[in-house]
Amino acid sequence: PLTATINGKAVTGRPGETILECARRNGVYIPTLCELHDIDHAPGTCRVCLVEIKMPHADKTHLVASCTTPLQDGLAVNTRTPQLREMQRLQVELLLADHDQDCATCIRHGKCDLQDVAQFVGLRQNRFFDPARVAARPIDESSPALIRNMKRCIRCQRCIAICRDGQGVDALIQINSGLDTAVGLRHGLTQKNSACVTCGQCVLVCPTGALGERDETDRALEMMYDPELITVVQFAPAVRVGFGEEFGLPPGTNVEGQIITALKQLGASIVLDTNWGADLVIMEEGTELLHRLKERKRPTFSSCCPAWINFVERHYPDIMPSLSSTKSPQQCVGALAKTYLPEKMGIDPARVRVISIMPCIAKKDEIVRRQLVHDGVPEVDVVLSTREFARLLQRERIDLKTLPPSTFDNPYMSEYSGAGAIFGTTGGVMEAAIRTMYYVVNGRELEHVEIEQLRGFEGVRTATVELGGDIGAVKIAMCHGLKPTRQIVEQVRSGNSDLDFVEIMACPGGCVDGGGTLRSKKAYLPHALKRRETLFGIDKNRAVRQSHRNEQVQALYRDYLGAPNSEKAHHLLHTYYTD
Ligand code: HC0
Ligand code: SF4
Repeated sequence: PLTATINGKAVTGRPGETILECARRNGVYIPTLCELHDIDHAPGTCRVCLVEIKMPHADKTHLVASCTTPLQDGLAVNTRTPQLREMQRLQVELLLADHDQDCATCIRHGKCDLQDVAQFVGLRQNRFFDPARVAARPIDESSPALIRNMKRCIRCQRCIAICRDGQGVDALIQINSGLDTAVGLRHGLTQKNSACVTCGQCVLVCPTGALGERDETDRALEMMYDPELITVVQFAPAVRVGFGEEFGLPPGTNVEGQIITALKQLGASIVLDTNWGADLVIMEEGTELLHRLKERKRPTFSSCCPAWINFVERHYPDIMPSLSSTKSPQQCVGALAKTYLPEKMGIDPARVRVISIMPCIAKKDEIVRRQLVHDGVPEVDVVLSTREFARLLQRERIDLKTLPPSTFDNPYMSEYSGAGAIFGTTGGVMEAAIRTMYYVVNGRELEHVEIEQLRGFEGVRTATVELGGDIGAVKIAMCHGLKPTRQIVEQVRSGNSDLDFVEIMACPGGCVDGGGTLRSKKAYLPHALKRRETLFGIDKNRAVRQSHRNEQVQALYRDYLGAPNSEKAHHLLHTYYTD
């Protein structure tokens, strides 16, 4: 084995390991900005991971980038010398030369890797700062969901890598050269009209505030402050298991009850659960699917993930007829919060504003789709990503950790089954749908509701499930991440697929790791499995685990919609797609 020293301490290297990897494994900190191990990205462009090395018999030392230099036998590595620190400091100073210096207004203030590294190297002045160069760098604000601010870009190229290699969308490229190097969209397009589907994965890996969601915390607060308005707030299945970290709780902690308390403190008039909408979607989508199976139309693709819908409309418009027409849970809740709920509660629908808290930024695109805005009134008024929700609580000085939990108290649209809860992780929609379709076909419940067969974590999973009755066996697939999705879509288009139903989630892991979730420094999707486990735990502990047994959903059909896929249900809960 390879032996070397780091800061005088003997270490053993693994074959092919870089100096950076070995240092990390041995608990030695080396600052990095462009490198991101989880996505296998080490372009060596930021130059802050410099270390000093000395070969066995050499008398001179060299400075090298530790992320791209392999560890060699007998190497003496030093990460702590005054000269080294000075070089790193100079590097950070150069990175800041054309970088927006207004940290206080930055969306990533306090959570920025560049700020951390500037502190580490002890930067106290910035000799090269050139406001004219900053002014020349563009901001793309064309998208309702994602803002790309080149005044804060450090050219690490993580966003390009994740979009191309991780998601297979390949919307982003490096443009210009030298001092003008920047990230742009292919063909000189804007974020809004480019190939981008606003999955938000690039935001999760950006080390600075160059990429971020459009911040709408102000709009949400204005609504909640206004005594004339009735603010209805819903939050997504995955939000409750991906939010506690912000307040120092262990990843995956279920903070549903504290979120309800926080929303009440913020001034929300009514708190609803998107999980309830998920149960409702199963009724609509499951019924639709059974019809389509009887008509031998296949496959049907799930339609609740808005980045997936963007992907179809932009990249594969020919498969639009295969998308389920059922709206997403967020939109079903929005539509009913402005119709059914006011009727039940005796309130004026014109005063209702719907705010959703989502682990997603494509949901911001979804609410402005023209199909989902009626006479100028959107079904959902504002979407806040989980990150914005954290910002909102910070702005209002609410510390979630200290709040007592509350329970949902709305008698119409907040109860949920275990099936609704698991929507937030890959395979959850499928499992929920199978539980209900089995019941519809056979008139009795599936014996084992936890369908282990569907619970893997590979990018594409296929299975055959016996539904019995006049339907028989159905072939299903579940995909998460857009790269595997492309695979399935290509297969379907080539006619080589016998799939009946396909669930797609654009983000790897599903919503638990959506592009609107809290960003982790130095890691990509570190908490997916813990969050998923908690969702499965919520399901396990629910008295009701099937969507069709949700009594508030049953009441909606009894009192308002009639049956699933009725004319009224179609009018309120179904949509169409266009490119
Ligand atoms: Fe999801 Fe959803 S499950 S997309 O992943 O279907 O964002 O959590 O809210 O709408 O329910 C996100 C999560 C949702 C919707 C639901 C679906
Ligand atoms: Fe690519 Fe997704 Fe970022 Fe758009 S949001 S640029 S599709 S990674």
